[in-house]
Amino acid sequence: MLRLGLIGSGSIGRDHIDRITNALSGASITGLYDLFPESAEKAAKDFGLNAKIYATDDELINDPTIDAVLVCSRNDAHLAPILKSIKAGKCVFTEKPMTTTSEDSKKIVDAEIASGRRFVQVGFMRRYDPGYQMLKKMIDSGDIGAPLLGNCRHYTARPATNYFTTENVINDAFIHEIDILHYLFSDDYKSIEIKFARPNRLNQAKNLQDPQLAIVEMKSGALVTVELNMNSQYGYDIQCRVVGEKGIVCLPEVQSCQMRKEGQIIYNIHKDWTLRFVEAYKREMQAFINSVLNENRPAAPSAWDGYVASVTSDKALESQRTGKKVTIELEETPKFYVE
Ligand code: ISE
Repeated sequence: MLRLGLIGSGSIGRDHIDRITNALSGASITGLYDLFPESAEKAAKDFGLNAKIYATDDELINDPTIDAVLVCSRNDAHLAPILKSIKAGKCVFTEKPMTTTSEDSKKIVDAEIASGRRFVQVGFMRRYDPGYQMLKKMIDSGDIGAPLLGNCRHYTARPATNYFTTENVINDAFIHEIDILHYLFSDDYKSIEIKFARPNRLNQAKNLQDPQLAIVEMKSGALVTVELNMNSQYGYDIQCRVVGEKGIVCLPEVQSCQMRKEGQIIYNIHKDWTLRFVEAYKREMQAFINSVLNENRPAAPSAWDGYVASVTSDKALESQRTGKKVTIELEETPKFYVE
């Protein structure tokens, strides 16, 4: 049984506690740390955990009874506990984004390489989604020829909070598209440009310009547009369509029964994001648990994937600020990260 210490017992942290405790096998949460101890205490109580509440993340990470660490704190608070876990020689699963700047993500890559082995798994859970896996398989099979164009839709019904900002869209939402596109196209990025569309008058978040359109250029020349709409009103809608030389493949729709009634054919989609990728969240965490238990290393995606996403999101933020297309330059993947 893998003894996990979780840092950050807010919303996604609680979701992970729930699935590890009630749906997955091979691990239990035996330690919790949150900046607000009452949050950790509440989580322990709500999920009936037999877990120690730590006063600092250092104590949790360095406790010999903790085998591996989960980092689920705020996006900008991931760096320190990840570096400390590497130093302590413990595998660490971190929520996305790995960090909020490429400079910080590079520190993680450098620390891992210096340590001589891999410790970090990044929570880009879409790679474990059965729909995205089918899409990846079809693209890789060559059935549609080389991928030329893509179009993605990342719509949430409403922004996460009323203080959600234009910049938050990049590291909170778009970061998933950044990771999955480089994975699906097996390609690196050449440039990125972010444009702002006519503002949605229903948007309640004052510091959010919405919707945005990302134009992503791959090294191969393939072009992808990503619609980032945080105010769809109607629900959480994730779409991906890839156009190849001989055909098109699309991410399957969410499974849902059709209802025929009063002159309409209706089927439901999710209202918010927490349920859409439940299966993917389960699979990524089970993969982490199994890999650490059996091989003492994390599963994919790696710290390098986290770094690639950070380099790209930095440039997306630059494009938001300058209104220009920004070139992306990335070092060769170090041998350390080539499987
Ligand atoms: C949220 O934080 C997530 O990670 C979801 O996957 C994403 O689709 C949503 O836009 C984010 O707010």
